[in-house]
Amino acid sequence: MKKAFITGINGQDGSYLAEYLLSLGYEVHGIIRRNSTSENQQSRFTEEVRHRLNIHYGDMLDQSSLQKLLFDIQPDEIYNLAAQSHVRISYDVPQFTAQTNAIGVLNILEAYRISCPTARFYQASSSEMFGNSIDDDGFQRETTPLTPVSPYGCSKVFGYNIVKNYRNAYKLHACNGILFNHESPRRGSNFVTNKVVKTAVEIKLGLTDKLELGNMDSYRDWGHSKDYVKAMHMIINHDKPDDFVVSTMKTNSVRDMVKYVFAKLDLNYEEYVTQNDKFIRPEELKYLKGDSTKIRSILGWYPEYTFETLMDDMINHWLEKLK
Ligand code: G4F
Repeated sequence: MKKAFITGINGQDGSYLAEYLLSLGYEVHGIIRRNSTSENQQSRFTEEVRHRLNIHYGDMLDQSSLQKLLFDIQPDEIYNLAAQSHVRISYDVPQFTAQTNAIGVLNILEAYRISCPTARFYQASSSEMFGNSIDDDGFQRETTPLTPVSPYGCSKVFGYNIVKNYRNAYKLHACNGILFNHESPRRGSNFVTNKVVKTAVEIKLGLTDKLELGNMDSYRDWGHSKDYVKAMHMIINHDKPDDFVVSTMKTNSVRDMVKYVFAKLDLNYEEYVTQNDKFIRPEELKYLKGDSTKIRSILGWYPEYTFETLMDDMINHWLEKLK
């Protein structure tokens, strides 16, 4: 039985990945931080899944806890998904973001190098690292320059580079997935897709009458988290440690997404949506469209969900939950 160790196991991706690895027969371990309301610590899991997981207390800022756990568990695969993952909030807590997303990666790499160097390591790198770099054909890919435009993006560039450095310097099987935006019903409701879908359903059900957003003219390449955790597993299991872009190769604006969701609910978005400056970022990443030809051709990964089926899944979830 293979053993996996997941940081950020209770997040959107961590929870789908844990369920996927359990379905493949893995023994799954993960860390959570101490929190005063322990009920929230495993809130994305059903009781049944919770009983099959091995959950430990740990923290990305506490290298000793990571080192001891990795030494005791001796995992075959380590997935580093823990992060302060909200781009706008990274302006409110820039130092915490950098500590967790940059120094945190160094902490777990050191723990891995010292405690279980024959394991394989996956780092959750992000398309936010590209900032406003776009290749001439309108895509971002593995070779596109990294010019981040947020404290979050800057912290992720450090994580990405230190993984490559440790791979080369210490001959570790350490790889990066450069994932474009990926969503699901489990997405936090302060990210734009789930905020829009949840509020639109509330409007449909008469529970609220307005939706305040920031910039509606930025473009994102949105896929489904369920597809993307399968890509993580393929990347870590490739015989050569390498870095791969994971994306749908399609882009839509926030406005396109809002229009689609409201129209699905037979609503005209213009009657309900207004702009509130508090959701505008000091610097915006305007356009993302990922070229995932490399992972498609080398590893055979393809997304099953489209933008439309992703949004439909989220709409159905909230209709079911709120009605
Ligand atoms: O949903 P978002 O907050 O996602 P963002 O900033 O693209 O970051 C996500 O994707 C990254 C991958 O590229 C990840 F690394 C990161 O961890 C996270 O998962 O915002 C998407 C777009 C932005 O342009 C934002 O300005 O939506 C715009 N937006 C407009 N109104 C809003 C809102 N975003 C949020 N969160 N809330 C709004 O009211």
